[in-house]
Amino acid sequence: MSSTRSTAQQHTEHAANNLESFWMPFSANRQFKKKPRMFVSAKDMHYTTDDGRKVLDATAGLWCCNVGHARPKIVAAVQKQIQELDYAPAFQMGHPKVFELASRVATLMPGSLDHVFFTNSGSESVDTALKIALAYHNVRGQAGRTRLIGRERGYHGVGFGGISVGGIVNNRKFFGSLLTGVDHLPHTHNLKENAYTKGIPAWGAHLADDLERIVTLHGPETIAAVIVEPVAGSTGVLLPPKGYLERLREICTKHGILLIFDEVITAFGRVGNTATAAEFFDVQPDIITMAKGLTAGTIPMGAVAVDKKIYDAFMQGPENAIELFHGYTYSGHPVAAAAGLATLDIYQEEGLFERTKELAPYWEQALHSLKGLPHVIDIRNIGLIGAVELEGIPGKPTARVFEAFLQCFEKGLLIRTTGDIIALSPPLIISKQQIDEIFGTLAGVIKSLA
Ligand code: PXG
Repeated sequence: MSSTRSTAQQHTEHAANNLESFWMPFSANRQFKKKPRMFVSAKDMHYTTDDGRKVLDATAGLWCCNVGHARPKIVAAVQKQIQELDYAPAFQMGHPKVFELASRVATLMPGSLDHVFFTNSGSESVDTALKIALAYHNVRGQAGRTRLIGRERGYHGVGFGGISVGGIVNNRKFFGSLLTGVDHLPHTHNLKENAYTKGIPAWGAHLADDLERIVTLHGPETIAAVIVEPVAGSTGVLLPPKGYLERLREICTKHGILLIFDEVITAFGRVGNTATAAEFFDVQPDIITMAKGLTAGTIPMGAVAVDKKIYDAFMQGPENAIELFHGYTYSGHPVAAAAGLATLDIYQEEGLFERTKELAPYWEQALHSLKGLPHVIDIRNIGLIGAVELEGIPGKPTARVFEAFLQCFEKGLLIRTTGDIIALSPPLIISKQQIDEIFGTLAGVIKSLA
């Protein structure tokens, strides 16, 4: 054997250092690969970069790491689970933890949302919820209810169902004809009426009445479900006007339409005091979609909670018949279930949902202190969510805010940007001092922008 390295070894070394093969999701691949930004570890409120810098996480990863990073309880639960039972078939077989997790999630859901279907992501949760809504009407003899109603600027993940009901143009326009029979409500964002509102804006409940127009246009007997994010996150933090969600609920109930709240971002304490935004706003949907905070981003997992009446409608016919022809190889994966149970323990032990409520006024005040800085045209907040909207550079949308993102990263702060909006959603364990640090850094960066 010669001392020169084998071809296989050389290939492996080349592969390890080559950034080319990985096609990054929702990223400017060529720009990134010229000047990569890499995280190599994380602990509690901080990431560490490959050049050893600490970066304060003001976005909980991508809205998911609600309990902070690398929490020993979750790490231990995952390690133990993968050793004990790495995988169990999801169809026609079970394992104890998935039943326990479903029961625990059900207790956190409002009203009679007491059955839980597991998925692996928010996108899968949305597609699952839409399919359950269609099938629910079908099994009840109302197969004509096939239309789905979403909302402009809505984000419901990237499955074909999700992009069809979603309302973000770039996520739709490249991908063909999408689902048919989909309509959209108007979005609720209005700078003229609501700029710089702290919390829920007063203006805009009437925008829900557009649902009546759509119902009249198509006939209620053709409509299966309405899906909205109670607080829209991805599109730049758009809050529901006072009375808006209540109005949607009323109209759906009146016409026998299911109301789906997409709580992939809002569930698990993000808006405060309660597990869900539904409970926070005291509006009862028929279905809630979740992901992210369910396992605090540690192991991929999503879930769909459905009202008892929906589950019961499927539990008809012979007992040996499969009731819903839907599911994933990894639905309720044991390792994800273990991570989910440990995450729910942390929420409970540390009172993190209540903590959001306690910190929200401090967060609001610190965030709104950015009012008056150059380029800032709106500031919005609820719970531990914040958004700062900047005036875009004419002809160069997103450029100014991306510069802010890069500068913050250099200064040890991770923010998220969408359009010309900065979105913030820190882990719920954040301290007041760290809140001050976020807005101190951000103020400095915004002042320096061209
Ligand atoms: N619904 C909602 C409301 C979401 O916010 C999804 C569905 C899809 O989840 P998955 O797990 O399939 O990605 C989401 C995801 C951002 C950002 O920075 C937001 C999301 C994902 C990535 C980035 O705003 N939301």
